[in-house]
Amino acid sequence: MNLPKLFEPSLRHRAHEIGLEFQGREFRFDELNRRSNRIARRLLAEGLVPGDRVAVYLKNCVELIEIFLATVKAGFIFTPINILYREGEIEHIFADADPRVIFAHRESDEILAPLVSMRIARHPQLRHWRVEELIGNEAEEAKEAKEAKEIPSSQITSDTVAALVYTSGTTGRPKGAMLTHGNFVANAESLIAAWRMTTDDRLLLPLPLFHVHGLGNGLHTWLALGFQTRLLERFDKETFIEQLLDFKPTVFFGVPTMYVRLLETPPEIARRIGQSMRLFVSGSAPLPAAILEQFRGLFGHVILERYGMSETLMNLSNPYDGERRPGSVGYPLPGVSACICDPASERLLGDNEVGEVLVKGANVFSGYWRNPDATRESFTKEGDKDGTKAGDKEGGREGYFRTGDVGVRSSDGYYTLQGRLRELIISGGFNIYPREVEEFVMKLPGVAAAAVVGTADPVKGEVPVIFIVADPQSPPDMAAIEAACRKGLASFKVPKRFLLIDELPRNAMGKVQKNLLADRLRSQ
Ligand code: MCA
Repeated sequence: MNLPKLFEPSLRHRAHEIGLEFQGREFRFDELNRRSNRIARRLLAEGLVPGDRVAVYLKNCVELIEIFLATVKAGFIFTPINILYREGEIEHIFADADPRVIFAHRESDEILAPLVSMRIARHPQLRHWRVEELIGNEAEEAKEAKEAKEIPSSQITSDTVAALVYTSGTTGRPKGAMLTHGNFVANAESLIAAWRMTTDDRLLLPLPLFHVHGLGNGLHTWLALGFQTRLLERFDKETFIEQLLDFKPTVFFGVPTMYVRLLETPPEIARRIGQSMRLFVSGSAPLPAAILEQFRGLFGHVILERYGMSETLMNLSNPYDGERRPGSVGYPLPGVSACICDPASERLLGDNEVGEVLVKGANVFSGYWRNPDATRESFTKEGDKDGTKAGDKEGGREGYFRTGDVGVRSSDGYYTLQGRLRELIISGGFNIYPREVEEFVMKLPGVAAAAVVGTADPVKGEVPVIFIVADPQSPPDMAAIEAACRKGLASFKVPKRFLLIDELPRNAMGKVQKNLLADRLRSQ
């Protein structure tokens, strides 16, 4: 099974139906199909071969969907880059993923053109295509459509890599998670089954398509079933309620920050929205139980919380029927097996014992791009014959994926996440690895040491705060440091506060005791 086959019910069998709305325009499935074939042919004519990376640096738009379809149809690897990323972050992905083509809007030339021209000097095959240039004239399109042959996708198996999704690591540099066609197909199929999605649904989609939440959950379930979707360029808190009233979706996938924003909805309007809605799902960050309760009071719906990761797509979900337990992420989704184990010994733990959450299934990625060491470390070793270790060889995979999340399973099977083994801040559903920000700031003049910690925020969940130790020889200009962060880091990674500190608290091993820094922030 592969993605083109998964999408056949829409792209072929519902070809003449309008499947998508974007910025007031409607798109039929055959239009998307034809235009994506055109892009695929252009990529093939450019000499791309299966396995080549096609990068996109795009905010949500129809072209992003068409490029995605073109890429997976022809067996290339879709490589989305977060539109909030700045030069250094993009440059790293260029160097690591080594894309053959980068698609972007003209308005991104300012940031991309210098990076591309630098790279082209050593990699002359790289192409920078502006999506504005993809729009051909109608006569050309009609001629092509007549001659159009389907793009050969028969070689694409479930093990073919479909996307390279960059996810930050504790090492400070994002790693490319290789997600296969089989991973995405398994994810879409299990969500459709678990959340009772049908062709009668209507999806309002404001999530960015450069992350697997928007891509795997939103785009793929839509293309698999062919229901009506309205895509938004982004979540705009000023106009989102109008969008809900106007489009009357039955399904909504959001991050907790979006639900916090929705609590500002006037009660009468919230009730109306709730009446036409079937299912609100939340993920990408923990949903506070208080938000779930307030939302229930206002909209008359219990938000269904689920848990996923870029490396595994969706793992666990509260049930559609049955108790949606506040604070819990529910049970393993169909086809996913989960367990809790001791992170040091990998010994399986029982109910109510706290340990690392491990998962296994057709949803789990095939490894990190060109990084076998990181791949090896992220899976448990092969299991012991007596079955006391979590790993096993069933299903032909090397053990279970180590999520790095700490959790517990209740005696009735519900999983609850309690923290993380690795440092990670989640702000508005975007992941921030403190080390990446620290390394960036440490390179700036006047900084002797830096430590980033997360602090609670009522809307974003958490926000980053940085403690800086000044270089005694040349103390830092804090305003310049902040400006450098704004220029060089994605906006969600920029610390919300820049604090000078005489020295960082360290333990006997010299490791920074971030818990003490976090305590200090709480007590202020
Ligand atoms: C946020 N900003 C954006 C976008 N989102 N800019 C362009 N396109 C976007 N899509 C920038 C704004 O320019 C602004 O930058 C800052 O973020 C805050 O925006 P604001 O209007 O104040 O929005 P908000 O009401 O605070 O809400 C932020 C948000 C955003 C819309 C909730 O955080 C968001 O879209 N989050 C979704 C992230 C997501 O999809 N995560 C999935 C990861 P400035 O500060 O410079 O003005 S995948 C994952 O985690 C796993 C797999 C999982 O389980 O899902």
